[in-house]
Amino acid sequence: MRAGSLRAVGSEATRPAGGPATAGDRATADGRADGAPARTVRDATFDVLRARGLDTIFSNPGSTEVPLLAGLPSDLRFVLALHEGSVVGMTTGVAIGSGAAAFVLLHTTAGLGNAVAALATARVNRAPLVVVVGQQDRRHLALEPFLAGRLDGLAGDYPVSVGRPARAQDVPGAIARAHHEAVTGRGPAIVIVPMDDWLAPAGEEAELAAPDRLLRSRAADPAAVEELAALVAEARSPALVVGAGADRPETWAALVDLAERLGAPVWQEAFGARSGFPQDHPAFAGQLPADRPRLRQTLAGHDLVLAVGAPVFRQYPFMPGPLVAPGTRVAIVTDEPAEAHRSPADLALLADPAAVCTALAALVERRPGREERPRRRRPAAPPPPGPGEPLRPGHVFAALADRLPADAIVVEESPSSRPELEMRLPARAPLGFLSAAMGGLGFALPGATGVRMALPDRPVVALVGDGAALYQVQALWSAARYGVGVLFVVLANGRYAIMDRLAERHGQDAPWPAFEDVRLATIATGLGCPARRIEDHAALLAALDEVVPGLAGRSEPLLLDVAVEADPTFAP
Ligand SMILES: Cc1ncc(C[n+]2csc(CCOP(=O)(O)OP(=O)(O)O)c2C)c(N)n1
Ligand SMILES: [Mg+2]
Repeated sequence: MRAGSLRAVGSEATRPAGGPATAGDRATADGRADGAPARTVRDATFDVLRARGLDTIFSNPGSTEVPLLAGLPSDLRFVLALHEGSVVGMTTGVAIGSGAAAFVLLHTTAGLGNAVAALATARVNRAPLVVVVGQQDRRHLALEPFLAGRLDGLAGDYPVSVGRPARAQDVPGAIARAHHEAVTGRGPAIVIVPMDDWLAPAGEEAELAAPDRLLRSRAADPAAVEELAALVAEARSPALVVGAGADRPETWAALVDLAERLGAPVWQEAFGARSGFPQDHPAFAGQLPADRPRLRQTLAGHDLVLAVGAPVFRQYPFMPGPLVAPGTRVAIVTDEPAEAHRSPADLALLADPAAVCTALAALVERRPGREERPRRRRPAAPPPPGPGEPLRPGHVFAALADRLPADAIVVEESPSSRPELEMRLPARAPLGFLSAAMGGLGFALPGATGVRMALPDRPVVALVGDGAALYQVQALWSAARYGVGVLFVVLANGRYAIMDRLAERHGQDAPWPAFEDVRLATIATGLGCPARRIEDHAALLAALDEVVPGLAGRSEPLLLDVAVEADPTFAP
């Protein structure tokens, strides 16, 4: 799967034409004057990366990484992003798109510090990343030289692990373990490596303190599934709630079977990072409201709510009261321990959701005569703006809904218009919807770029607020440099509309100004990314008619900077 999975990042594109050919994987330029180079820690590390399919290094490097990178063997690729938030965002997209771990290299305190928010997003989005952080030379670290990093704890507890190899010779094993830790813990696993370690001899006893292969069992325990099935069988009117943890083809198939047998509605968790169910299926009932009163109201009448791959229950604004009405029982199936541990539920099953749902569907009896008409009607497209009237986000989403193929991946970062986006652009294939799970802006541009690098045959569209686009805007340079064919659509309302709406709700004036003078199309062009400014409906439709049919085969990004009016309401 990994080999060739980053086709958009061909090695010839990563090396300047006529650049130095490398002498295989020997560190000949190792700076030592004592003759033939012995096998180095660097050599052993490259073998660890090769054996694990970590053949691309995503980085923004500095001097502490030069001993590792100079003369990089030609079978390893290097991908540059111009800020560490973009490095990690892009790698997160690659890991999500490929379903496998991806490798990041950061530069001491400055690099790790810049990356922390993106690492937090990777953790909450459950993306396995192996993150090597370069450090100053061990031999004078105690003197706090220039660039010495105080790296311990800098990323808080967002990493799933932080490795500090005791000796240079322990570095390859620490990176092999970090790979296992990242995959098991589904997040970034950090290894801190002082710069002098790379060219140290690998040593005689070079075995890795890590298994070559680690198999994780996905089988569901039949006794546990039977207990869950009994709960479902007792329920008069069950409902399903799905979340990001159910976004796998096998889980979708099992949930469709289960929903059809039960005649149950299927709700998507509020503010989910990924879709847990085909949103064009008649059983799909929509996104759950993000506050308790409306959540209770929505789920009222169901005596059992089964959450799959979603916590119980994801909220946004706090409102008092219970999550569900008295008498509603709640069960959760998740493979994320923290999600199981914190969910107020009658029964939590910590196991692979696909395996559990497949086994559960086989145990529950089909309930004939239940609801078969669609649970949710999609809104009609908004009427086109009249002469002199502005475009609204709904026009953009409706135009895309008419044109995007079912396998399109929509990467969302359009805060004030997210509810309308979710209503108008249903996820119709696994990974059809992706957003930053924790709400930190700056994921969509690099994230969409990374997803498309990993899945070069799927159309990828990022729908991004103009404010959001500015947090990691330099990711557009990487998309252009590496020929990544994402369509970036900026909803340019010239302000932080969501913040304005929240301030209004607060009954107070907002002290932050608008920024109507910002032009994302100009910035994109300055970063080498083709871009157009769109000011009216006819131009929008013409651009989409031209671009969308070729999206799957695009080999360069395009940014459409679409002038829209800020929506006057926001009620997630
Ligand atoms: C890194 C980061 N900084 C600040 C915020 C707070 N924040 C949330 S939405 C928002 C404004 C988004 O503006 P824009 O992308 O233009 O979307 P609009 O509200 O206009 O739809 C801000 C500043 C955040 N979520 N993440
Ligand atoms: Mg805006």
